Amino acid sequence: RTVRLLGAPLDLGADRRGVDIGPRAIRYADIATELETAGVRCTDFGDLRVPRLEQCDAPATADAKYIDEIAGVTAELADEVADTIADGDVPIALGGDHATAMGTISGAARAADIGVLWFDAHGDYNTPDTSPSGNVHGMPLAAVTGHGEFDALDWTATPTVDPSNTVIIGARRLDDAERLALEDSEVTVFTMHDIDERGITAVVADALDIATDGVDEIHVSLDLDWLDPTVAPGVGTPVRGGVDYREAHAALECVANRDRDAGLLRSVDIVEVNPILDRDNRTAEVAAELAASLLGNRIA
Ligand code: DIR
Ligand code: MN
Ligand code: MN
Ligand code: MN
Repeated sequence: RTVRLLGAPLDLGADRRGVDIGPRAIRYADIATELETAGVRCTDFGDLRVPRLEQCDAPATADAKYIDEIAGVTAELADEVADTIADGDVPIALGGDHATAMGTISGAARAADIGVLWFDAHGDYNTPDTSPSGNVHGMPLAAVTGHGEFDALDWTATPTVDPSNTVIIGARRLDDAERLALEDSEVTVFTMHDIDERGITAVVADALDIATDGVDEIHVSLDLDWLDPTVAPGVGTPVRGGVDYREAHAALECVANRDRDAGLLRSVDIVEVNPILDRDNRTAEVAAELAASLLGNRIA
């Protein structure tokens, strides 16, 4: 199997600067070698062109800042993701902030029904109407599941993924309106409390059952703030109480095991690595190692 890295140095979806350096940091952390150790071939498309914040006009709307620019970048990413899949390869989008996932998922869902595993401290289920920040990286899961109004994103007129095949894992900070909207939705939310009570492997096994119910393939979206900040300090919105290093690997190994049996994994994104806030590129290194676990790396 061959993986194609798609760099998406998008930082218009979040307030903290620096996630635009994420793709480069993850490459320097040797993701290609990590993946080859896992037994997959790795090719690299390079980086998509992303407008720099300094070149953009002031945001047209405070409800969803830079949504037009983000729409342009994610539409291009969607095309690259769809092309990669059509070529028989597995796209891994390297973010960039989590708005990146709107491109990856909308591209991956063009020719198949897919489920989504969303590993994140946050729900990313805000809409322009509910978002307290106006930051689009807090909205991608709403956009792809057809929740809320996203006028700038024409593809959101029809839902891209079925919320009943969508699972958030590791949530520990939801905004109030976001929490209520999730309760009203068919999205499944496994919080850190669920992981504490039941263990990471049981939770991920359930998540896989839900995500794959009636669909053939899944998208895995990995926000590095899913991990505890002691393990992954280089993120813009750290939240204490996340999964530790071993839980993170165990989770992705569960996905890989199911993938080995059933050929599930369609597309991936690895997002929110912020090298400016990191220590010695530690978060990018964790990201590269986790990518290898997801693609089937095993100790024995
Ligand atoms: C927050 C932050 N819920 C927002 N979201 C983040 O701005 O909507 N997601 N950081 O990863
Ligand atoms: Mn996120
Ligand atoms: Mn997050
Ligand atoms: Mn629910």
